[in-house]
Amino acid sequence: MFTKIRLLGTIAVLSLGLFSQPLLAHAHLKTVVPATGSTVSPAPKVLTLNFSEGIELNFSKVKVSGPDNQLVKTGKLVLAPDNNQQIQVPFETELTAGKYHVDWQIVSVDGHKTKGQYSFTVN
Ligand SMILES: [Cu+2]
Repeated sequence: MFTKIRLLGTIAVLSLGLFSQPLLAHAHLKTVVPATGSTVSPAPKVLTLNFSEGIELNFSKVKVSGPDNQLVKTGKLVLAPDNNQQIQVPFETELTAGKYHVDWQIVSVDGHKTKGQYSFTVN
């Protein structure tokens, strides 16, 4: 009886360790350019997203929609040459004035998915 309880306790501690570790390694969005909620002028030609972990580009996507709720044409996602935690999203069209909504969904190098959204305004 006694050993059974001790064993359960050990298993509980072990699994806690297993489950809490991957959470720490998830890629969180740290900073973006243009900044979240900011108003910018002139219109940006590229979006920059900085994450807390390295990003696996193949499984990541960033969608941008404009003031009319239409998707904005973006080029291929690129990693900054010297920093795999930074994604750049080039725009293929000139952004007009209005509010833009960014939906990102990424996979970090450890294989975990995270997603989120933010917006900025072009003046
Ligand atoms: Cu992770």
